[in-house]
Amino acid sequence: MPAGDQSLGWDVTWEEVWSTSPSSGRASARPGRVARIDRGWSTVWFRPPSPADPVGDVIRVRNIGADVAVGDWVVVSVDDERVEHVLPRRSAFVRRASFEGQRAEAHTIAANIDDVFLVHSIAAPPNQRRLERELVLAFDSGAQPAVVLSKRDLLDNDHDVEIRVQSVRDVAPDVDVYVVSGIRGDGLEALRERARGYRTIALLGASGVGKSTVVNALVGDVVQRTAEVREGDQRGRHTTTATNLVALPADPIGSAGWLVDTPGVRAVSLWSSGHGIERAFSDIFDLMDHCRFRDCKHEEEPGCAVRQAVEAGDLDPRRLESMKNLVAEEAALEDEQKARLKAEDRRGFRRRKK
Ligand SMILES: Nc1nc2c(ncn2[C@@H]2O[C@H](COP(=O)(O)OP(=O)(O)OP(=O)(O)O)[C@@H](O)[C@H]2O)c(=O)[nH]1
Ligand SMILES: [Mg+2]
Ligand SMILES: [Zn+2]
Repeated sequence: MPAGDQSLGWDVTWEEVWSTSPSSGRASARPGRVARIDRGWSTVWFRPPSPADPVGDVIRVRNIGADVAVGDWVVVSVDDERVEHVLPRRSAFVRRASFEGQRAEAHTIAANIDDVFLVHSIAAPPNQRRLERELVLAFDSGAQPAVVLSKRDLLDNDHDVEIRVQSVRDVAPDVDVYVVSGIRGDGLEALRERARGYRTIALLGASGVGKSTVVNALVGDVVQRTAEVREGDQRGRHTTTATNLVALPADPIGSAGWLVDTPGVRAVSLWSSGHGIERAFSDIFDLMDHCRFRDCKHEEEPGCAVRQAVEAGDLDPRRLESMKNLVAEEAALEDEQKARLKAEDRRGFRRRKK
């Protein structure tokens, strides 16, 4: 019998991870999935609610000191009091927690996700710079990014839709773009398809873009609260305040899946330094392969394929600038992380000497 509930996304790969986990030796230990976190408390599902079993098998436990995020597979202590162990993550969307002037801390928004939907409202021209940054984080997460342009019903001109989709494609060359309306129902089936097979999809984006409205529309019920955006600037009111794992029920066509609705974030800062930048800017990296000099900075060097593309009008100079800024931000973060590790090492060394 598998250790975890398959309808929560447990699969053969998890079974392998589990078999090597220190907790699997304990007879009463069983993995559950974190569905929600509220100030030090985790809601852990062992079996999700279903029409036949409206409560499911769920407990709330303390997670003080444990690095847990919604979507994690965890083992709970024997007394059902706290999170004892978090299984190694398959993927995680992590950003730098934004505390002005303080040292860098990681904030994991969601773990063990298969897809990341970056949601933007099509009612306004897309913010390409924000999207580029989100794509870097999404690629770094290990999940598959896609862009969802919401509120299709607010545009009655197909031409405007095309222009905005193109503007997204210009900065997201390798990802799927979906145009939807949570209110009218356009385009939702394509999103549902991606969740089938008990996959987990996280929705991320600014407050008010309609993430919770899409979640409700897919579920076919009001499971998440939504609220009007502000009149003047169309900004949201931060209606969703906690990240939530939401069940997407099976339908006659196929199996169910999971959505992660998240609170809108104002800005996303980079955290990890994987291959996110290379993947989000694959078009520029392809060009770089053709620069004459290996260490080309793409500034004044002769034979620079990147500058040539800018001059030919094939590459938006703002996109190049944006990539350079992200590379610099990542380098600064790496320095900060290295300095911190060094400081911790030194402290550890002193302690050991005593
Ligand atoms: N016309 C139209 N309005 C929409 C659509 N989707 C969402 N809205 C409206 O936009 C407002 C914000 O929607 P929410 O779903 O609460 O937005 P959110 O992204 O979840 O916002 P936060 O929880 O604050 O991050 C609500 O008034 C929704 O009714 C849509 O497809 N069309
Ligand atoms: Mg919301
Ligand atoms: Zn160059």
